[in-house]
Amino acid sequence: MRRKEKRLLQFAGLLIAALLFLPNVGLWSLYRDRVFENSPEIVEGPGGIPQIQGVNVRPQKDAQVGRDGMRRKDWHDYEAIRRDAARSGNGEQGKPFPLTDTDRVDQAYRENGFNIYVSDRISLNRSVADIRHPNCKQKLYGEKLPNTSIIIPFHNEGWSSLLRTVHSVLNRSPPELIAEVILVDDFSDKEHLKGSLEEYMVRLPKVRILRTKKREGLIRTRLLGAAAANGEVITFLDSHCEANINWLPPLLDRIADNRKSIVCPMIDVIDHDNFGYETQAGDAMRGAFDWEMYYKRIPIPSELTKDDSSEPFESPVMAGGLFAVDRKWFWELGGYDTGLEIWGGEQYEISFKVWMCGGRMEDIPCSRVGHIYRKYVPYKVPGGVSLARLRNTGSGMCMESKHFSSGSPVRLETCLKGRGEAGWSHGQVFTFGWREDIRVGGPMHTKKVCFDAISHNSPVTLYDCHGLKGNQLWRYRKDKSLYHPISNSCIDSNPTERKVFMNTCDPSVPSQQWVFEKTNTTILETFNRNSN
Ligand code: LR7
Ligand code: MN
Repeated sequence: MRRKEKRLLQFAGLLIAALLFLPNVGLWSLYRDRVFENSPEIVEGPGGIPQIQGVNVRPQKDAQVGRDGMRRKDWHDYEAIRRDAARSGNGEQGKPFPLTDTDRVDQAYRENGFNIYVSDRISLNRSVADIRHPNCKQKLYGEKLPNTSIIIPFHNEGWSSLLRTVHSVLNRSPPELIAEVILVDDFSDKEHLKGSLEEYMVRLPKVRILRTKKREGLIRTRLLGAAAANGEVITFLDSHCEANINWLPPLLDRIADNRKSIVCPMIDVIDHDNFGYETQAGDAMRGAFDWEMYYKRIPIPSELTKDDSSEPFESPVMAGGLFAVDRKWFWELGGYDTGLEIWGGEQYEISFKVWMCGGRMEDIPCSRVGHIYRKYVPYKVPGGVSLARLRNTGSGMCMESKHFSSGSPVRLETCLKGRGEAGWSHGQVFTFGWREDIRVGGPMHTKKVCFDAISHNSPVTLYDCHGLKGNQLWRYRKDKSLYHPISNSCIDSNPTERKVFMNTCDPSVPSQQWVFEKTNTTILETFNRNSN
């Protein structure tokens, strides 16, 4: 009797343990199934190697001790790889979604700059193809790696694109390496990013939501996330990304090796029309910039290419959005300059600092993350230096640069209403560039043509912006004149002939007075800080 009872107890104990812990049986599987939709069966392939749909799934290898005494292990999650390989449906395996004409309408792109209709019809847990260098499958990384906070800033991001970013991170990272996921809302006004997002994230206990109190721009938004982070490492991602297989350990391993490392994954392209997932043209290249400070990628110089192109390589500047850094080192570097507005430039600041402070910046070929490159920027940029229209006080007419081409004169034309499409196509939108030139276009879409004048009585023409001041340096003065320091003269106008030309400054003449419509005057004042 007593033995029987003992057996029964043992059996009950085992059953409970199984319910609780065994994958695909117990409570754990219930939890996983909620997050990770399906769970297919393993079959035995040729040579007894377990396979799923023709893909080998090796058992996890044991940790090995390297020559340096470091214990390294295989961090692949073969269970997750197996589940991913078995998925089929819209966009699965990173395949393009078959677009119909109704999906292609402008409305689908308007809010996000990419096709949200397509995004909405692809699973939040979709699989992506493993396009890593084949050597990546064999690599081992430190058995003990630092954990990380994942920081994702967002401003009016689409629901499915934001959630897919979070799901892909949770699905494809070892749970013990994710301290938390911090979503930082940069003052979005979209309804779905408020209560619904909070409700949704209740089921993902690692996810926290922070919100800025006013629109800060991505740089200060990231800083807010970084200041709240607890992980040993902080990893920044854009709000429309998909992490690929085993993306995280290769990044953390380099930081474990040298804490003064900033490491970037290879950035893959998620097509903004059909969401197909593929490498960037040319794939492995290094970051650089031109004299306009435009970010570019250039081939890795031959003296730096390694025999094994799956190995990390150094990069002068990063793309900006996707990288991991030791949290304390990030603050030792001073974080980001908090004066950086909305978007852009921060990647240079952090890149220069890491190199100047004895750190290193690397791209890691075995870590891949997809990013949706937008068709256009959908969000508003508040303030800025957009001048919109330049209206003449005397005639009430506006500056116009209709053909935007280098060499053509600036003319006086009837002011168009608003600063939308019409203003654009007629060239009645101008920007005071940071090089103190006046450019055609709004600050996010400036054309590379600038106001140029060669003498104190020449016409004002458009010329390729050179950023060297000289004939393209302008000041806006309190008396509403547009002053040209090099010729010591001002922009004048003749409404009958519709001409815009240089003349001796006489601010009392209305034909020399210009009003910047829809522009914040304090911005103009800051712009001219050193001039008047
Ligand atoms: O006001 C804003 N507030 C925000 O929080 C504007 C944007 N954002 C968020 C936004 O939701 C997104 O998560 O900031 C992130 C970046 O904005 P995007 O996605 O509109 O810009 P992008 O993809 O063109 O951004 C690239 O360049 C930026 C400016 O320097 C940043 O560095 C981005 O992080 C960077 N993205 C990448 O590096 C991913 C690869 C593409 C490239 C290059
Ligand atoms: Mn982006």
